[in-house]
Amino acid sequence: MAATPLVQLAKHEDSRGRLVSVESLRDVPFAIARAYYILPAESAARGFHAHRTLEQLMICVSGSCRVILDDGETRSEWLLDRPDLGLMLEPMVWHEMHDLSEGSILLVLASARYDESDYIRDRGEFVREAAARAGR
Ligand code: T46
Repeated sequence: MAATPLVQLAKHEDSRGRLVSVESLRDVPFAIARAYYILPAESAARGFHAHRTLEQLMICVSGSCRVILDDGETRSEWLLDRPDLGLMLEPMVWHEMHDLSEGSILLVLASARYDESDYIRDRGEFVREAAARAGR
């Protein structure tokens, strides 16, 4: 996992409000192929999977959310509570989203189109694949 998965995004603030921008291959290290957003049911945890190749940036554009990242060896926890803060979700990192506040919105920018075969949704399978890739 990178030293910090957090990405500070450019924000432009004036009397009319705030505008936050994200540029492909500049603010994120991949070409953006897809965007989706999640309007979670309050306190319902989501995620619980890893991607084999997909790179993503997650932004909590409204509200807050606690995200757990786990590469099979190291587990870390991150709070997303600002619309100008992104969290990189790298390939082969198990991720879980918890404590989604009421009315929160998660925007995710992804490096590829939706492909269910890129998901590892079984925790045991993830641990085995991560260990094999790391030569453990
Ligand atoms: C991720 C985390 C952060 C589609 O049909 N197209 C899409 O682009 C996406 C993202 C999902 N779906 C379908 C697949 C499922 O039937 O939407 C349904 C819900 O997806 P899922 O249960 O994977 O939702 P989350 O919130 O657990 O995970 C999502 C993304 O799927 C995943 O890639 O990294 O957000």
